[in-house]
Amino acid sequence: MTNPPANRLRRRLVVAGSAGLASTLLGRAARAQGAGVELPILNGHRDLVAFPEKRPLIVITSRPPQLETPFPVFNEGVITPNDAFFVRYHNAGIPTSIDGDKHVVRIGGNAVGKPFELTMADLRTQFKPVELVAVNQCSGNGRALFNPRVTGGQSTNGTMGNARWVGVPLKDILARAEVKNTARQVTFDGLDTALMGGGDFVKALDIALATNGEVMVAYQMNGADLPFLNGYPVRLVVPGYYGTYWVKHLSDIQVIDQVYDGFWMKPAYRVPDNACACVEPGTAPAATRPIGRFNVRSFITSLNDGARVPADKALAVRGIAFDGGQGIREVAWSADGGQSWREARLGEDLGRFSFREFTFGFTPQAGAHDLRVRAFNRSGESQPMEALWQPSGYMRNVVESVKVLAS
Ligand SMILES: Nc1nc2c(c(=O)[nH]1)N[C@H]1C(S)=C(S)[C@@H](COP(=O)(O)O)O[C@H]1N2
Ligand SMILES: [Mo]
Repeated sequence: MTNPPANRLRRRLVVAGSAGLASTLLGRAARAQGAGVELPILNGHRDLVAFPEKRPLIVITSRPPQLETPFPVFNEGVITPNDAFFVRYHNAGIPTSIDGDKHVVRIGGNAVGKPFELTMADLRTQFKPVELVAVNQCSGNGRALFNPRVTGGQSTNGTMGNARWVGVPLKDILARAEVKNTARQVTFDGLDTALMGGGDFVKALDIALATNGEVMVAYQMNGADLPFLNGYPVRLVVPGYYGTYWVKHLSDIQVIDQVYDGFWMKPAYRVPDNACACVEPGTAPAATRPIGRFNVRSFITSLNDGARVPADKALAVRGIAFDGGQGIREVAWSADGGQSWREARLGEDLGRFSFREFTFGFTPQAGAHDLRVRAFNRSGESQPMEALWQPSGYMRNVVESVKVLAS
């Protein structure tokens, strides 16, 4: 599970030229070629640009790079390829050159007895590695589909991806730091910095979650080094939890005796503190809590909304479902807009944090068909038929509609 030495050389985000500008230049080059997509939203035109180590992806912003995966990629398989995996950053001060051999992760804070540092070699050789397939999903995945619209990165449903992560349980790392019983939270910081306000991107987890044995300090993604833009050389993986906690280019871990309330924990990344994490459209929540686990979602991947299909011919349909870590128990499908439902077949189980493939088939008669899929996890939680709303545009999980015309 260790990487060949060649992979551990200094990695650069840019091939040539002045670092910070290169992505913009690359963006311009691709735009000159006119590659783009129309997303099914108002103002939905987006450029498709190939950033370093990435195939052409949908550009949400170019500085910092925020890239959405084109939805057909999710039909290539349940693992999302590294070169198609979405990218999200908050601050423009992202690193552009990192020496993986010199990178260190510092472990400290006022609730450890023994602060220490780990190099990447230490991480690879001094701990027992673990492997886990897990979905990383942005809190705002599908935000651009909110009605009424909300501000923030305008992505449709492509800011999610499923990968096989290799790394070390955070629990094992913290065990060396002699964590005191005053510990309440663990904070995580990466190499990126805030250039224009907003504050350095620092996230926190409660100590119980941080030491649950699932939270991982990961250095491999789908059998390779992490792509630079996905957190090279090391990132946090918090299975079942929204991507906001999956801190990239991880450099500093602190165990502290209080609840951390820096900007990216409060006021950012909070949801209405009620059962649905929702409010009446256009209103503000009375109380909020930090965003937590994924809710249940499912998507048809083999057909676009608006697709034309042959009438009176068997149609095979495929898709993916996932949740916050219970695992998917059932996916139901409907071809009449949700009036009647049947059960889809589930594909291979890659673990309770992974995308789960499902398939079903039917023979459409000539005319319009409104296809829907609705997943249930092992605790019986499911998806709403009508979209829920909240002002930050997080946690969309409505039963999506894919309309096809058979002729
Ligand atoms: N260092 C750093 N890590 C970060 C972020 C960031 O801005 N800086 N954004 C987070 C958010 S909100 C998401 S959704 C995920 C996205 O992971 P990806 O870019 O690998 O797809 O990274 C998280 N980790
Ligand atoms: Mo995110």
